[in-house]
Amino acid sequence: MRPQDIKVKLLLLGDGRVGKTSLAVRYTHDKFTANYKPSLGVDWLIKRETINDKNIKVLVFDTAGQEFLVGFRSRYYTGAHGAILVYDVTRRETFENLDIWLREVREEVGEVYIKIVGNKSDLKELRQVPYDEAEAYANNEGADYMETSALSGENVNDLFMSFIEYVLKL
Ligand code: G3D
Ligand code: MG
Repeated sequence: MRPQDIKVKLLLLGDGRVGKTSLAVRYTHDKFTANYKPSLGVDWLIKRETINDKNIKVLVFDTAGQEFLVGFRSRYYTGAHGAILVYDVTRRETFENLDIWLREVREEVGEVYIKIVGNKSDLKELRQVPYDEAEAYANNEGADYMETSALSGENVNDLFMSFIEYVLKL
């Protein structure tokens, strides 16, 4: 870590197979890898950005979705600036479970910038959650809403950039 680096620490949370690892890999390596090894507990992915002559080191904390890892994960939550709560727009139950993830963030992480993300926006025919419903849910919880596709890359950079901008303004 270079001393001039500004650290941006982000948590990726949500049910299994919603695309957390795919989003992290798309952002940090700009690629989509089917069959990328699933994270077992914790995985840090790092990306460096230079914005306005500032060196930014983005640390993306990719978690596995299993409930039993909750206690294990919480030790890694310290110092996080933001949480990305991901669900899969083609699987409604992953949207319903956002309540659980929001509770975990509020209890274990505390006050951080939260963004709710509907991933797999490329699978238009299979959508089970309307955009407006998800946006209303997020806004009601005081969170921003965004839809992404780790497959096509749509909105992925904008998602992470919004957290960098948030931290730079702190
Ligand atoms: P997770 O880390 O949340 O558990 P993964 O989820 O990133 O492992 O992704 C789970 C599956 O969804 C993978 O399928 C992956 O390729 C797919 N996936 C992730 N993001 C997208 C997306 O934006 N669009 C589409 N169409 N698929 C996506 P496989 O079958 O490769 O295991
Ligand atoms: Mg994963």
